[in-house]
Amino acid sequence: MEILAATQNKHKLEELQQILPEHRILSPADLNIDFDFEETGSTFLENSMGKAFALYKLTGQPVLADDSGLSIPALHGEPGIYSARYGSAPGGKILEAEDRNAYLLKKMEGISDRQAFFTCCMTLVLHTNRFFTVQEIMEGSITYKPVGEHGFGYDPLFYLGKYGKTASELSESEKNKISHRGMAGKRMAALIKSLEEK
Ligand code: ITT
Repeated sequence: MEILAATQNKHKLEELQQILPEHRILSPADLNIDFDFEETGSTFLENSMGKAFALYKLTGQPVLADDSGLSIPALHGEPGIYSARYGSAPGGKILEAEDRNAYLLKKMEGISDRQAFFTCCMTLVLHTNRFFTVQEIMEGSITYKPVGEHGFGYDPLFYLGKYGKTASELSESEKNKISHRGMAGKRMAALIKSLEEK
């Protein structure tokens, strides 16, 4: 199926294409659409649905949205739904990932409970009244410094005890096998398959 991804994040787009290899994932830019959605929801679910329907209304073709983020219980769930703009002044320039990671490490200074999890809420809209949502997580902990070269965003700070590595030290395919996005995508792929079999 040809699916339009409601994202401006090219790293996400690359991961989505790898996670859903049997589908052709297009970006809004591929259709010359300048897609910019203001996330005003208070949950990953609201923002995921908001992004998906905003792009569906513009195009009328199958749309997949991913709203994701890192939550840290010791920081009362921060950065959570604000993950992309964490540490940035309201309405100001969004920090680069490296600076955002430095900001987060500063916030974590003196905190020994380093548990964290990533969430990915994925929404597929096929029609105004026909849509599917899946939400998955990946659990880990926050390192004391960035480690690794792969991935994006908070990956260099996200340690996976089971692998003895950060998400940024995993290859793309290793990360996609276990990540919040990989798991949500796997469920979505199974769902699309079951719809196509009908
Ligand atoms: P779109 O809304 O255009 O899709 P975005 O980057 O603004 O792009 P989100 O609002 O969903 O997307 O914010 C997700 C942020 O959470 C992302 O920018 C990263 O900082 C972080 N994040 C999500 N998934 C991640 C992952 O797999 N690895 C590292 N950081 C991740």
